Order: sequence, then structure tokens, then C-alpha cells
Amino acid sequence: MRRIALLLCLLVLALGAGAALAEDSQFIEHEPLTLDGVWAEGATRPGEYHYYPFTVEEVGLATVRVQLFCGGRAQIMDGDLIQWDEHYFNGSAGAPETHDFIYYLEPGTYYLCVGNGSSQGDYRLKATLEPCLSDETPNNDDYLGAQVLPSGETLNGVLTQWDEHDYYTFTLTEETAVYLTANSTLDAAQNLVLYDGDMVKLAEKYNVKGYAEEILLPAGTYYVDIWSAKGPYTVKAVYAPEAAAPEASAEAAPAGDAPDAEMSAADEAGGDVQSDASRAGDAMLGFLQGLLGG
Ligand SMILES: [Ca+2]
Ligand SMILES: [Ca+2]
Repeated sequence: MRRIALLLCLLVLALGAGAALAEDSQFIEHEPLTLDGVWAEGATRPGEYHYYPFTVEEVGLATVRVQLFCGGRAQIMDGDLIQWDEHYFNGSAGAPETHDFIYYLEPGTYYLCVGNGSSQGDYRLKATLEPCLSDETPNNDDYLGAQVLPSGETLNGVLTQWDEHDYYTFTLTEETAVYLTANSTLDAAQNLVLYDGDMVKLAEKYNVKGYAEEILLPAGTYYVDIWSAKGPYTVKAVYAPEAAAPEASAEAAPAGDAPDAEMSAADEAGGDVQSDASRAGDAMLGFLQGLLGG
């Protein structure tokens, strides 16, 4: 009799252990989340982790909207399942909580994961991608992989989530008045730094919104670094003789323009702020000549 009781005890313990195992973390991979703004619906129980892969085909601004009708957590992860952001929710069936994950992403596969140890209830999520123009080449994160900035060509770039720097380069065969412009439509500042061939900093511009200046530079190689706030920008350098005479610049700059010329020129012309060049250039030229010429 005692023996049977012991066996029963062991059986109960074994069942308990089995139940505990069943409540362990469960990795559930769902169909990929399409970037078309259509809701994917689901439900989660404690210990369940619902993974939704999504693929970004071209660089752009991704928005993943997550809505929980319960408490819980959502994580956004890269293709190696390394989380870079998370949000804790305190929703309920009658009052869902919503969170948007918004990031500029490079092409690749990413994951959105819903669930944690205690989360129980319904959720839904949807994603969209706003593509950005980009002329970038790979490996431009440092000056060794700098992308050539052809004279007179406006290049589009994007500082994405893991982009610390985007480097561009141009080479002068003789002393040249380089007309350098950049623009950004972001509210946050993107900055520009000009380096010489030894990566010695020559000039720095905080917030390139409507940036334009003419800089007299000796022969040599130069690097332009765009960094800081995430998002798209344009950059251009005019340094070849044939492209150095902007035909329309005189007409493009009405006399007696407002002092806030940087902004208005940028707004009207997008990335191409010709009219701003003469003003900003004149102002900066003397300073830079002093800086470079001693
Ligand atoms: Ca980069
Ligand atoms: Ca970039």
C-alpha cells in the first residue's frame, strides 16, 4: 500500500514536471509580414513568442504597427534575431495599446516578435515601407570605402538604423573652387564633415538642410562624411571645369531675398540649392581660404 502511494506521488510529480515543460518558451514562426499595411492577427499565451519575419526589398522607412489587446511585449530584431528595440504594452480587450516601430532600414530580413512570459490575449500587426531614393554603394561606412562623388551629380543617400557614416570622395588635379551642396528634408539634423586626403578635418557643417558653399581647395583627394540623424539626404560637389559654371544661378536668386535663404532655397529646389551657393559661398570662402592657406 505504501509502495502504491509512493508510485502515485512520483506520478503526480512527473505530471507536474510535464506541465511545467509545456509552459516553457515556445518559438512560433508565422508567415512573413507583408509590407502592404494589411493586419495580421494572432493570439498569444504565456511563454509563447510569436515571430513574424518581414523582408525589406529596398532601403526605406519601415513602420511596423503593433497592437495588443492584453499586456505584453513586442521586440524588433534583425535577421540574426538580435533585438534592437522593444516595447511593453498594457492593453486590454476593451482598450488596446498601440506602438509603432519606425526605422530607416537597409534591404534585408527582420523580425517582429510578440509575446513574453505572461502575455495572454489577442494582438495584431501590420507593416509598411516608404522607399527612399538611394545611389549608395556598399562599404561607404568609412573613408576606405568612400563612394566617388562625380562632379555635378546629385547623389541620394540614406542614413539607416545602423549607418554611422556615409562617405563620399572626390579628387582634384589642381587647385579648384569646389561648390559643395547637400540637403535634407528631415526635422533632425544631418551633418557634413569635409576631410582632406589624410582624413584631417577641414570643415564641418551642423545640419545640411539647404547647405551650399564654395570652397577653394588645393589639388588632392577629399572625403565628405554625412552622419547623425537617420533618414535620406542629397549631396553634390561641382569641381570639374566644364560643370563649374552654373547657367541658371543668376536667375535662380532673386535680388533682395529673405535672410532665411537657406530654408527657402532648399524648399524650392529640393536638393539642388544653386541660388544659395553664391551667398553661402562668398561668406565661407574667405574663412576657408584663411584656414587652408594659412
Ligand atoms: Ca554607410
Ligand atoms: Ca547609408
